[in-house]
Amino acid sequence: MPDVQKVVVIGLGYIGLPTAALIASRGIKVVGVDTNPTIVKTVASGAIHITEPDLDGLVQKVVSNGSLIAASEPEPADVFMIAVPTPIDAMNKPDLTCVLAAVERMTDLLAPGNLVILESTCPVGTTEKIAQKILERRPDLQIGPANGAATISVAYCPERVLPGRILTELVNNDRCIGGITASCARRAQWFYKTFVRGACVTTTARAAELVKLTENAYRDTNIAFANELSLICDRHAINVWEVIDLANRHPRVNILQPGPGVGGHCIAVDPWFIIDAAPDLARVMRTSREVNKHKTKLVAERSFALIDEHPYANVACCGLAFKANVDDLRESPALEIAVHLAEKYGARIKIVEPNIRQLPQRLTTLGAEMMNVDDALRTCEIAILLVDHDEFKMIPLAGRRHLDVIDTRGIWQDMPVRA
Ligand code: SAJ
Repeated sequence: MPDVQKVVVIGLGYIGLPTAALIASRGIKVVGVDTNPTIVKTVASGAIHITEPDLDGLVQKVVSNGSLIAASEPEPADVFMIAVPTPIDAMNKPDLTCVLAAVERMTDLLAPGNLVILESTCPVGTTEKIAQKILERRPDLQIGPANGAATISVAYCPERVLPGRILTELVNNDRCIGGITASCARRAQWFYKTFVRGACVTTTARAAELVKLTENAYRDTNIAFANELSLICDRHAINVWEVIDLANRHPRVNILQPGPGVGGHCIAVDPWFIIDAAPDLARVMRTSREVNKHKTKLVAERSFALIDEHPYANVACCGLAFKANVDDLRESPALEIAVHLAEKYGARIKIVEPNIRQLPQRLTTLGAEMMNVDDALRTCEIAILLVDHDEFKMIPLAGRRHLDVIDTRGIWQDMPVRA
């Protein structure tokens, strides 16, 4: 197969930027494209706009040696990768606007021999749809295998990296690569092998799309099981974390951890892509979404009850991010609970979030104030622990003994458990 000299990555977010930097570090010229001028400017200066271990050094290196450049428009290349957001709308329906816009922007640039890869999480059938869109606009091209020279390849290869471990997992995780045809899959497999150490396994584009959705829906369901169990344990006055720990000692049981609900832009969103396409069949997945959503509401209600018992107390709201040790607030149950608390108690709510510099406008408007851990421990009588950040795990019992606590993550189990 021909050598890849140049790759265009459309979307410089949590996946696109690390992927672009990693490929560039393998000596391939990469053009990272984003519609947001601030992101383009930041990356062009060698800096990053997200928090991710080791990414800053890598981006700085590949930008300064010229292998990664940031741009607002794509340009001709050998490989085009699409890594743009695919959110759901208010009715929980997939919104493919960004994917379709990305395809639109690159289709005129395509040349025979090119490889187009979709990495964004998508409903089943999306890769076929974009392949069709490309061919409608470019009748001079065909999708391989074909004997003619004007052949391109189109494949789906979902990202499966965990925020906080992105660079390690990009290299080491196995990849599932689905082609529109078997030759498209082989072409994409060959490309991924240039920077992935894990196994690169090929299949159809439709199967690969469902594999991605299945991984996240499975995790959502497992967490829903843990969240449901936490409510059952509360009713029996049993410590849910102890129950899970003991049950997981069975060699074939692996229950995840309960919390204040499920956040992030993947696990809380992707199951809807399956449910939307098969609403009559996806009963467990829908219920899991509902259970996890409901847990957030319950934590807010329990917090109200505790705060109402102490009418003059200040409340430390510990954590806003969607999970431990990240700065990402997308779909965060902690943020949702903090907003409910601030709506009800205004300036009594002190937000402690070591991973961000500025409170979201919504919270400041409601009167909530940002505080560091030490000040919060000094001035608050109640703590609502929403995220298991390392900074909170490190607070010794002596530093929080005076607090009335709701610990949704089970990290302060040496205190009485409320949720
Ligand atoms: N959570 C729990 N209990 C747990 C584990 C997680 O309540 O035991 C919560 C977290 O607090 C968070 C949410 O679930 O709110 C999601 O966090 P996560 O760490 O499970 O997953 P993400 O969203 O950071 O990344 C997931 C990963 N998917 C799987 O593990 C199957 C990652 O590999 C995917 O690449 C990513 O989604 C994605 O982009 O799709």
